[in-house]
Amino acid sequence: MYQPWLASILIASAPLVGMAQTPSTQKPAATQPSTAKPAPPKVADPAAAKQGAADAKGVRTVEIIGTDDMKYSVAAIAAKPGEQIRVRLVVKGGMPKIAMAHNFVLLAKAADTLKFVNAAAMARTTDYVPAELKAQVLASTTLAGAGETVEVTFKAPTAPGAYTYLCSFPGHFQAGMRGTLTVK
Ligand SMILES: [Cu+2]
Repeated sequence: MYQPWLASILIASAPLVGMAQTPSTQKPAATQPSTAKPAPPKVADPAAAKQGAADAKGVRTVEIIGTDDMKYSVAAIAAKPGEQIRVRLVVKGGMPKIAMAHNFVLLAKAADTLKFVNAAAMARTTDYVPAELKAQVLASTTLAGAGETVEVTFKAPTAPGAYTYLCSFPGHFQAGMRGTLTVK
């Protein structure tokens, strides 16, 4: 029954796992979870789903995923002046929290970003948010390790402009774990 040519086809199409599973001669295994997930039914517009819509209390939730490659899944947030925003940071990965954790820190426009992250790296006891520079922090979450979710709800600044947000875990800002909240 085993056909060498079939094996080579399967190998050649290995990246297309979904297709490789459905040759007509093979019975689809009932227990096999489908690789094709149905789209979330609630939201029609994927762009809207990404950045959310305001809830009944006027708070819009923006979900950001933080990963072991030290990047945010969302590097740009657009906000209206004074808009209520909830940033929910979902951390995925396989490393212990002591070695890999993430947070979300939104800085004031006047903040010196490099100076902030350098001070933050020393502030382990306060989740890498330096107490002496708290005045430069518009919003921040606690640290989250793999499998954890943290969130913070805040009012977007009323002054239009670009505001930096970053992960203040040592080295992560430098690795590119940052984004811009644009108020307009
Ligand atoms: Cu991080």
